[in-house]
Amino acid sequence: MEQLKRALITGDISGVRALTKHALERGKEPIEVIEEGLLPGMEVVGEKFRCNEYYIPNVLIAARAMKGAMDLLEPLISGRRRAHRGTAVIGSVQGDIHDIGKNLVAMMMEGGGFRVVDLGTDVPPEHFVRAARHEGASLLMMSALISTTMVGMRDVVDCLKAARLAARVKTMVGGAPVTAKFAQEIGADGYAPDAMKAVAVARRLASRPKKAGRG
Ligand code: B1M
Repeated sequence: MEQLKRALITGDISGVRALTKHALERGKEPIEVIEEGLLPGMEVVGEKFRCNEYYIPNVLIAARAMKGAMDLLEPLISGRRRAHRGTAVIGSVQGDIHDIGKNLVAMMMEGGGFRVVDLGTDVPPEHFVRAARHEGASLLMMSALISTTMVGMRDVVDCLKAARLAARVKTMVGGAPVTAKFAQEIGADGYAPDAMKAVAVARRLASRPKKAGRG
């Protein structure tokens, strides 16, 4: 896992893919590869970026290497169970093009038995709401990585209320700068700090009827 982490930090895509395959062949669970190798590596990349040791191209190269590994892991995680827990619409909020965490959440949700409709990145509030309506979603999931884009989550919650969908579609938020307190302030129904917990929260929300008087 240490080698995998180092390969990710240096953006060595073929090394990252080879080490991911090797770990799987040796019996590592896909989620362990993510949590013990890839995420700690990305953490270091973020730290180097913050300290001006890395610039955008370095971060992009690391992100590409991460995607190379995720492409291998994705079928193993999302293909494990059949969808039966309902539909979740997910996207990164308007102005935000970070998608690694969002993709991870989507992957885990599929593995957790949800049908997932991924709207991608930089998603305007009305797109979220339109998709939730058309797809018959019971969950609307927003991801944000920047403190200036996360404020847009409130617009999505408000837009859903204005469309009179808030009674049947529950909202969930997450991403590095997002907190439970913020989720509560904007009137979101749920918050999770990581992809594993996101599935647990989504299951809880999907199994509980929405409180009266929330739009
Ligand atoms: Co940017 N970036 N970036 N970036 N980037 C951060 C987020 C930053 C913290 C770096 C730093 O300064 N240390 C900083 C934000 C500062 C802030 O606002 N607080 C930052 C910045 C400033 C920027 C730009 C503005 C830089 C610039 O242009 N000057 C720019 C913004 C572009 C835009 O969005 N408009 C930018 C661009 C980029 C790249 C394109 C180069 C690239 C993104 C590539 C991609 O996503 N395809 C990138 C990257 C890779 C990062 C860092 C290094 C890594 C993010 C990541 O993928 N982490 C990041 C620093 C860091 O986080 N350490 C940084 C791994 C990922 C698995 O974690 O996304 O947090 P994360 O997801 C977690 C949880 O948050 C949670 O589950 C996941 C794990 O289990 N989660 C949810 C996520 N969504 C959830 C939803 C849920 C529940 C849980 O429910 C719905």
